[in-house]
Amino acid sequence: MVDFTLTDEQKNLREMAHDFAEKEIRPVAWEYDRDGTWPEEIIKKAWEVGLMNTHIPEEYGGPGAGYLDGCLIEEELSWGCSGIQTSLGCNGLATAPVVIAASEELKKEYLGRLTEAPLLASFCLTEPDAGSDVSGMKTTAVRKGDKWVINGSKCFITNGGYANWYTVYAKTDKEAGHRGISAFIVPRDAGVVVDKKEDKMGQRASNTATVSFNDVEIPADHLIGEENKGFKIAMMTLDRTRPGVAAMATGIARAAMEFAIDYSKERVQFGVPIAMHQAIQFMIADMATDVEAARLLTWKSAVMLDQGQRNTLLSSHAKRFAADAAMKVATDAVQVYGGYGFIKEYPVEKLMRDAKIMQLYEGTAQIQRLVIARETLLPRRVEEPATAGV
Ligand code: COS
Repeated sequence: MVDFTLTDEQKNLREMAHDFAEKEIRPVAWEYDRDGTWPEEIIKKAWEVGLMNTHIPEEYGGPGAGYLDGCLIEEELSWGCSGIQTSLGCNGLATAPVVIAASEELKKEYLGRLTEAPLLASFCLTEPDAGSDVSGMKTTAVRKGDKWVINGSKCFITNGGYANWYTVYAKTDKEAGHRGISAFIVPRDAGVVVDKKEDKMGQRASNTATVSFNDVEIPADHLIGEENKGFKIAMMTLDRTRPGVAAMATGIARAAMEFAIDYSKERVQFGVPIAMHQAIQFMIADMATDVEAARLLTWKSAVMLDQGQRNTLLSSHAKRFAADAAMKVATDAVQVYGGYGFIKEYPVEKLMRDAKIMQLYEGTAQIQRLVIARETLLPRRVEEPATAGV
């Protein structure tokens, strides 16, 4: 039986996240966007009320909430401001590899840090010359006695300037392509250098930085999982986090649709509110369908994870569709506002800029299509459990 009814607990969680978005995020979102303000206070409050680190298992101090639970929160907070939600949610990306494959000691120490204090962690995969092509990375980790020595540079790192520790991918065998990549935990105080904060088109309240490792030494036991298994750990991580990005995109689309609906009822042209014109009604109708469909795909991709199934295909379906939907709905919301939509004083201009990153980060829309094509043409992986391979 397929049942889309949320439990009372899930409804409460969603309501709590919505209240938080409405009271703490929305009132400052446009100002923070304009000034590129780091949302430190909001992070502290979200941490205190339990809206961060929801995925960390109970044995390491987290609530151990499910993936669907996480998506409910992510949609609401992103409805408030997706830039601020990117800052709040990034720990989920950094900790997924740790939850998937790290030793008990590493889990206790590093997941524990995030549940004991409002600290942040970052996920360092992308490099200037290795974005979609993960295997092209140049960062290296060389074993020297009881240490790993890391050298290289990672870019577009969310929360990079503020993280307490980093999940870092590096080549441990340069000749072995994707089979020569390993994942590590690198504490900031091991000597991580934050080089550059990006000045972005959208999500301007989130911090995006370049971080460098110049002969950074970490203990040998800071390897996550087995040596040379980092690529698979990264892919399994993205399977788990893309539903959350899809939920965020759904939140942006919903916010844009709501603004467009409200405005279309107020704005009078040709003697009637523009909502009375079929041209506007059809745009609103398509927005409503897109939001609904994006949410359904998101929920399905998350529920598969909660059931322990491999969700690679659904995760890419959800991320691809919801991101494209957010971009389209936000663009059409600007259209509904007409010339006013192009002006910063009105809310939808920000949403259109914010939506764009949804088609870029955690795998571009084209990478999602590539995954979908592979999984559809070669459906061999679909029956595998979510934990296969590591
Ligand atoms: N789960 C587990 N294993 C996976 C997997 C998944 N979702 N996807 C791929 N793998 C495994 C494959 O089974 C294969 O295993 P073997 O070594 O046993 O053969 C291995 O990983 C390599 O897979 P593949 O051949 O598909 O790798 P490609 O180099 O062709 O890369 C893409 C695949 C392009 C999909 C991948 O590099 C990718 O997702 N790129 C985008 C990265 C991204 O999202 N970056 C954003 C920044 S992170 S915020």
